[in-house]
Amino acid sequence: MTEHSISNSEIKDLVSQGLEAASAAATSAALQDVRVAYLGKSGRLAAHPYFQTIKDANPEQKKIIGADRTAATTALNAAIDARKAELEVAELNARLASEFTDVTLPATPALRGSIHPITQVTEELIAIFADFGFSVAEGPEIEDDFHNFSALNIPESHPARQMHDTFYLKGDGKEPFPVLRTHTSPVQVRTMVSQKPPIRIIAPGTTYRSDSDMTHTPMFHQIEGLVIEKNVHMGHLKGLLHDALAAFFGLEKLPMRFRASFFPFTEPSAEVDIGCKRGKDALVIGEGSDWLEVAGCGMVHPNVLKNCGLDPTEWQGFAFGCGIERLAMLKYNIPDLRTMFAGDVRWLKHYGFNALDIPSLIKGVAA
Ligand code: 2U9
Repeated sequence: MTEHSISNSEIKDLVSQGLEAASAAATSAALQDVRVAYLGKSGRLAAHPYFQTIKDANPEQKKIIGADRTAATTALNAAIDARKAELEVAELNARLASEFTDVTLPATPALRGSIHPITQVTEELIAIFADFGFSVAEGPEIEDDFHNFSALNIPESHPARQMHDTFYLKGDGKEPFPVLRTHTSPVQVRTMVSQKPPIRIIAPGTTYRSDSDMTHTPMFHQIEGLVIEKNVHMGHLKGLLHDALAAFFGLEKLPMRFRASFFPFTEPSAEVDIGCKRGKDALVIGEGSDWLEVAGCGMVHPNVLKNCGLDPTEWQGFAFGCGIERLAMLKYNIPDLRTMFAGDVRWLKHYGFNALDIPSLIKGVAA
């Protein structure tokens, strides 16, 4: 196709002016103004009287006016697009230059990232329990039915097994299917199966349940603890949880109560409440006459000991578990659970912790 050369001199001038304006545009925004001014619905091209004459023109003239319009539009569009590409490269280069970070420089507050409250609280609890002689145990996030459920005395019919709570994976296509662990308890099962007691571990980690609303996220974090010895009892458990929670909240003494409960893996079982005062806009922990649930616990069920290869007439133990998000929200006044995983750096700036300020009992974890 041969290129049509514009027959009307006014349109030729208009196009030249447009080409000049495009190459003079110094920013994408200015270029967009040029595009609208020349090619917009009521821009200079559309509004030019020459193109208005098309209505009354004969077929031969119509063809020429139409071809002029196409040629003018094509020329202007091509010039504007080319300039746009140039400006985008220039603008990207300017941004890269202005946002350049020299990663070889020593960390300064402006360059340092911040620690997520979940990580902070996990580290605080590890420091507290380390002081009580606990070590950290870890395990896989993809678990099998034995470690996540049956070893823990969770029967086939238990509601926690239902599809709506558990994320099942395909695995090799045969039942029982692997799962995303619904709690960190399989870590304790693995420890009991592979290590000789006495055992004193905590298992912090990511857990998954198919649940999503104001107070639940499908991924969340737990910390669980397990002690297996010959002569441990609920009194030890209560004393340990009191001292650990008091240290966590930075209090000498903390009103705390056990409320009878049920879990398939512990017998007897209890829920742990701490004393608090619910004010109009603030919650004060350690004072007042209200109670707040923070953990669950109990003596390890004899069936669980057996399932893990331990003789329940020789060994006994206690276990506890709590949600890390909940503890973080209570300690650091974070009102909305779902903001924890929104990935908003402004939120992290507000609630995050200094990366170099590692929790320790010497400095205090209750800052
Ligand atoms: C083994 C034996 C026993 C761990 C326990 C709880 C009670 C408990 C919940 C608190 C809040 C989980 O995040 S949460 O919803 N946990 O109430 N967990 S006893 O018991 C075990 C674990 C492993 C082998």
